[in-house]
Amino acid sequence: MQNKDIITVTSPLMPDLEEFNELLKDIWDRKWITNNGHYHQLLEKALAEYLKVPYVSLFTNGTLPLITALQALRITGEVITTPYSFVATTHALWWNGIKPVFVDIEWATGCMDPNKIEAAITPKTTAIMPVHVYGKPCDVKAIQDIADKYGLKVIYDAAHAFGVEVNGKSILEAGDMSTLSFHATKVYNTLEGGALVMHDAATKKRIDYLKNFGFAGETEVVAPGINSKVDEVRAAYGLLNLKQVDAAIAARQKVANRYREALRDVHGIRFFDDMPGVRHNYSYFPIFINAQEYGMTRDDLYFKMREQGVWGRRYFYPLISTFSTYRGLPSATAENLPVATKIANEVICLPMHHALTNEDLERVLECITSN
Ligand code: T4K
Repeated sequence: MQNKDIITVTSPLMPDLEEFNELLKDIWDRKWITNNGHYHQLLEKALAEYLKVPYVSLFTNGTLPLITALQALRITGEVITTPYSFVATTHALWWNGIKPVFVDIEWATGCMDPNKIEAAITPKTTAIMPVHVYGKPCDVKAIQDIADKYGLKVIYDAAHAFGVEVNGKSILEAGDMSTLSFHATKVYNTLEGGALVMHDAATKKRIDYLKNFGFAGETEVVAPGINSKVDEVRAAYGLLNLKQVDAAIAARQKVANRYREALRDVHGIRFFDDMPGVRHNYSYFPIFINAQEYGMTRDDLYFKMREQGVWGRRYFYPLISTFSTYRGLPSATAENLPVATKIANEVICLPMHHALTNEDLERVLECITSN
């Protein structure tokens, strides 16, 4: 099978090359190519407006804002988190010397189950780090109530939740801080990239120091910061991509509608419906295979699809809690994480992006319905 016949799980949203060239010319003229340049400043402002949040700090990917948020909030000891995510979520704790404590997820959303949090709190717990997985909003009210009761911080890994709103308000307003990923595989990308979203100017200032080695001016270093500065080329690319992200989300919604229409009555296949009051971004379209009812295991379907050139992905299998770094933790057992274990064993994310054609969709659906 030729590469062009393969339908991949995603495909990057990219700006018009001529428009990008214009901006590149300008960057060449300016000769200011990184360190809070012109396009960097424009993009931070434009993103804050688009996302309906007061402050955004750009980062070079979606992992470093997680690491930096934990550092900025001086999180130590134990943090309650989800095993059902990309491994970067838990790695950010590891990089800060923090012990992850895994709690199970909800069957209905794949997000952290607030009912499981209190039992996992110990005197060493300092924060909760949930993930809006697939861009589905966590139960932020229930999580905040628990955080307030025990004096914990909340950092949301919102890598998938670009543009997601609940009742007209950005999901990024929840918690103490939220992080975004602008990786090529995301709804909105800056090639590689990411951001931290915070609620006040003082925090924004501190975060900007931390992503620039801790420099607060020419000669003063206030903390052992990291280098996570975004260059002008990526910022310019990001500005152009922002103009077309709404159209991309609308195209993704059509894909989701077609999948739902075709799969609703297929025995043994479950998927998530839209949630009331939520502006979804359709970043992923996971389906869950009940092998008994469907008559085929998830892996059999997954490899059958691959043979036919339909490259879905098993996001998020295996669970983070099963990787060698984490599996020795008391909270990492399958008995502690029954829902996450089941969902991870059933999931396939179907191809989902703005450029899928009707023909592509019918090819994907044919693999699943011809069982
Ligand atoms: N938190 C969460 C919840 C996350 O999901 C992630 C990242 C992070 C934090 C960390 O954010 P970053 O530091 O990555 O910004 C991908 C991404 O690398 C990763 O960003 C993402 N989550 C994760 C869920 O998926 P892979 O290894 O599965 O991607 P890859 O290279 O296999 O690409 C998948 C498909 O996409 C390819 O088959 C074709 C298409 N593709 C990919 C790339 C890179 C393209 O068409 N063009 C491209 O340039 O990890």
